Amino acid sequence: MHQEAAVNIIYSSDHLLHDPQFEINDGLPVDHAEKVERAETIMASLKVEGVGRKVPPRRFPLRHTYAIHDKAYVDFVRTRSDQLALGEVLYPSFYITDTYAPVTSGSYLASRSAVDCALTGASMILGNQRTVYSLCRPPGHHAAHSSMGGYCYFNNAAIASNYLSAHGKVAVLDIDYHHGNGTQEVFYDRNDVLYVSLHADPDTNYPYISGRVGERGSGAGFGYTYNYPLSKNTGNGIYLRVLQDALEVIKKFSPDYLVISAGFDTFNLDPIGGLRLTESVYAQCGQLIAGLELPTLIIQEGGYNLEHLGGLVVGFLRAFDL
Ligand code: Q9C
Ligand code: ZN
Repeated sequence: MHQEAAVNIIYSSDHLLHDPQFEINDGLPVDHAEKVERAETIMASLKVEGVGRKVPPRRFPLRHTYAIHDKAYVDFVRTRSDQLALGEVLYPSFYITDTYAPVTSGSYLASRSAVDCALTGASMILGNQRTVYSLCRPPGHHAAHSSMGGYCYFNNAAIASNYLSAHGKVAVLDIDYHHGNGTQEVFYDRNDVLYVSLHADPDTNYPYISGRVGERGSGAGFGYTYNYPLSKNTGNGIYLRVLQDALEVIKKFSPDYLVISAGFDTFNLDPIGGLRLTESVYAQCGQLIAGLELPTLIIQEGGYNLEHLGGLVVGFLRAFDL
């Protein structure tokens, strides 16, 4: 069947409803890096550079979300968000793994729309679009079966991957600076969804609890999780070599679909992450990944340098924009 070449960009302004002003670090309120400006600057750069075409998400039933998250957890996010007044912030004492996922009045609606962006992207992939970019905000890869954490409420990439998995084998490649503990967890015992992640060494970086080489999956899923922890000193050369190793693992799995958890917080000037990667590496990563020639759904995760974020995303997506 004919396949469209141009990148579709799935975006909803609903993300603006989620706008916490601070997070808690070591018991003290600090600036919340996961800002509304992130998605807006990405959209502005894509527009200026003429990359892709913008498509609104459509509404999907919650059963796709319940397939990954505990229904009681999803209901909890909804009811707590709904109970808050504009500007009010809640740090729940359960269904949470850390102090980096404040709930605001718009958190549920924004998170649900982010899921819709991911699912709309997945459905377009099933409709033979070659590459789709879902500009999800809030991000998702730290959200697990029944917990929020690390700026994430619902796991956009996991929900989309699970949706695609009804139609074939799915490989998830997570290139966010932080290990995607939520995504790893939900697919840990499955052999139809491969999880491969490059991230900063969890011995010294968030999320601390997971992302080590010895985590390989369990039961039927043993051998379907691969972690590549990296030292903070990692520069473009080493990063690209490790990425090539990861891509070999993906090739051997021979997936029908590829889902990228695309974080840009590996950039050297990122305010909360940062390996020694420079701007040009993202185009090179995009080219290597595009070389797999797989239907590819790109899900936005982290990336917090507001000045450079748009340019990094443009460089990455251009590699797919044939
Ligand atoms: N002192 C994403 O990139 N900050 N989430 C940890 C530790 C939380 C990152 C600070 C980082 C969450 C999607
Ligand atoms: Zn991150």
